[in-house]
Amino acid sequence: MQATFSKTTFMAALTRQCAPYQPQAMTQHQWWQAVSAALAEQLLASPPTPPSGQQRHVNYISMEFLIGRLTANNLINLGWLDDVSEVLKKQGVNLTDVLEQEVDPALGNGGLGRLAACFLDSMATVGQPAVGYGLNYQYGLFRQSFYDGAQQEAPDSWHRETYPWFRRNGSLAVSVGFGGKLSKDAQGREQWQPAFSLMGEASDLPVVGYQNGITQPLRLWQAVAMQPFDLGLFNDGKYLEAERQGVEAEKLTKVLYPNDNHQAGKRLRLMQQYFQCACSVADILRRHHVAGRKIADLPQYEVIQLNDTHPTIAIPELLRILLDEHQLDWDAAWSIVSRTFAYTNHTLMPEALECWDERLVRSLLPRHFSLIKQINARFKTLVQQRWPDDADVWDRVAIHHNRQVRMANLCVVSGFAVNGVAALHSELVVKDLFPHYHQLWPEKFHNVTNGITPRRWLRQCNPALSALIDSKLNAEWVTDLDALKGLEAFADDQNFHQRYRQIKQENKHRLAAWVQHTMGITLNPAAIFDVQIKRLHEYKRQHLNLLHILSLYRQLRDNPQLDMVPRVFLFGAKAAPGYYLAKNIIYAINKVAEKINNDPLVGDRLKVVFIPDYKVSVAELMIPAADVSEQISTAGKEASGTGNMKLALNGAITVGTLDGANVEIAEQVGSGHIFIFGHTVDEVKALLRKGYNPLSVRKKDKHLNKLLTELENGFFSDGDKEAFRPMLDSLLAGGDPYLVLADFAEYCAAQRQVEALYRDTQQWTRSTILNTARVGMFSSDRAIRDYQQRIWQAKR
Ligand code: 26Q
Repeated sequence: MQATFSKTTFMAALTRQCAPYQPQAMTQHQWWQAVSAALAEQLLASPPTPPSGQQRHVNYISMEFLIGRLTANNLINLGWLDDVSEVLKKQGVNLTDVLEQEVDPALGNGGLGRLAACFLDSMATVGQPAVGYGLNYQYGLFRQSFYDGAQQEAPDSWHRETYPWFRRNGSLAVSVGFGGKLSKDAQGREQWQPAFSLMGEASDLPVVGYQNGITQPLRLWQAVAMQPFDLGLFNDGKYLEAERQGVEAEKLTKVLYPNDNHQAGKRLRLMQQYFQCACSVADILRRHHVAGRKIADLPQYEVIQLNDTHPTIAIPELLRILLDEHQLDWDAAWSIVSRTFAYTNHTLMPEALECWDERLVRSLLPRHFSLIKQINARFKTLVQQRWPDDADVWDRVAIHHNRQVRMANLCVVSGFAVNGVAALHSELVVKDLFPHYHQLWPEKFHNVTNGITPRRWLRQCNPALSALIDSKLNAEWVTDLDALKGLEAFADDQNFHQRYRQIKQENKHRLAAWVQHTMGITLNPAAIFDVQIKRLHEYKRQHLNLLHILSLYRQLRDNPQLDMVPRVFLFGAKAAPGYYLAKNIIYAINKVAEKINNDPLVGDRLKVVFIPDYKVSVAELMIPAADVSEQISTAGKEASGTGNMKLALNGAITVGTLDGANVEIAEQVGSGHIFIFGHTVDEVKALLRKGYNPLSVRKKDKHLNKLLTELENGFFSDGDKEAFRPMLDSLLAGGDPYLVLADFAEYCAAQRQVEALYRDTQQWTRSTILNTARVGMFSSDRAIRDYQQRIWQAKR
């Protein structure tokens, strides 16, 4: 089944790609470009996947696909890594160095975008026919650097114009209208005349299944100006109108919005969302039509999975096409729509739930706004029957209310399935977010716990550990991660312990060498590598980690002879550019790092390193080197987390709260092999209800008080007492909404247990092995099979 590697054809393609250069004078980057283009060419030439039998086809629509570097990944999935490496070696070229040349396509912010990428890999691998639909941003997530400890942002040009894996397909172009007005036709049906139109052009990236011959597309849309080739359109003023309204087409897909778990409410963002949905829905209907199928049968063949509410506008878009272009009546159109869409929720936080101002929706998409009002009115009849004259219920479940359009509500009312992304989160989705919807339609609600692809997050990023596992297990763990259970048999095997430890040590050396090279900081590989890598957000509590670091530093100064296991604290995180508090937390960590790293009293017992520009390729370096995984969000706030899974799989021990998927990780690895601390969801709720005062925590805890005072009095900021004001205000006068101080003491206690376990090399190694062995269920292959069984293929 696997596409076979032909050395001759590859060599021929490579020679063609190298033709513009003199091989001896080629830079590493030119080699990367040539090798990737040659591979892409060969992939195109291999026969397409035969269409599958009974399965519904999945259309995964997401505003973000954080795919990371593709060349190495595709080589592994194609099974060509060794062959290509050999061919290049003969030319005196080192493949590993060449692969390092690829700029990460950073077309996503964090967890949600990376999840979409893992799911594409798994759908291709398990044979779920699918297309990923997204936007082809010219600039991905900003590049981060630090100036005197403060985050600086720069545009991330990833050179999409010359990215070798793209295949542009001009025949798929779609025209998308915006603005304009409504009128009535002779039959009294509403008609939309957009003010102007833009063109969507498709570029496909290949998603390669793991050694199974399957390749399916990630289709990314790029906005270009409507060429005034069509004189009719030109004369209608549609082309000129766009210019007049200041919408240069290129602006639309210029840049990814850098927000994470926060809605900005910007007009351009809504335009991006609609543009992406209109192109994708048109493409789905085109494929359906080309296959010779009836429009009424759409839900039998196609499912549209919405990655959070960002692509919600696809719902009224499909309805509009069915009503206005196919001339179906409402009931027929609604029946199709309401059996086609499924929605994944990724957050409970109110500030992240998308609500759009009705004026914005009406002016940009008048027809869609009208349809949303009709959906709302019909739904109101149902609510009125179930809860007669209950204004409070309507207040919560209405789609259009108080001059706002609530996208999550539109998804729940219009879709056939809603799922959360971890067991705890899905329970809270039902209990706290959508209780009334759940009463109306209990069967709509599901849990599908997130997962990660073992190809990238073990096979690719940790080749040494992969080889060790290969040597011990007969099973194909790469496509059957539960097979890692077989490693439990080696949990007390001394030879295995030694190899496993040695590999972790090599990975720590590799990271240390990179940090030395890129930042000029020397790390002690004998230290515990304590890692927190994720977006910067108050709820993720990087500042709780900081307080623990301050505590260790204080203890060292109080007792310079202190017998402590050396630790290296590693952070990787970007803050949204407009999120000042998050940027202040980065600044605080960097200033504390500067002080500690330069204090001779500390030596190499303590190091704090904030790695700039954290991204997928940096994650691939950090995760295999981690001893400790920080998963310390306020309980109830982190929907799932996926970094927690990657780190546990690579043998890091988790320090975490009972939040998101940590709950299930704890169940899997067992209580001796994870350190759980802090308020539970119910305890958080109870504390906030009772009235929580961080100042009284400070008063009672003398040690904590000292740490806060040093932050306040300028000790870490060259005497500047205002330096950390935003962070301190939020923790103290601001009421500490994320309970950082409330969890501080237990967090430190958990960290002492970590240290005690680390001192016992035998037990520590055993625990790390058991982490790897027991987290097989967090494979995204399992997650995809759950989606198939519970949502996509369920009998209905
Ligand atoms: C919304 C409107 C306007 C602009 C930006 C946004 C926006 C963009 C990205 C809102 C949210 C996001 C990203 C959210 C996210 O990454 N959520 C994470 O999803 C993961 C996958 O399910 C979970 O594991 C994490 O717990 C969750 O935080």
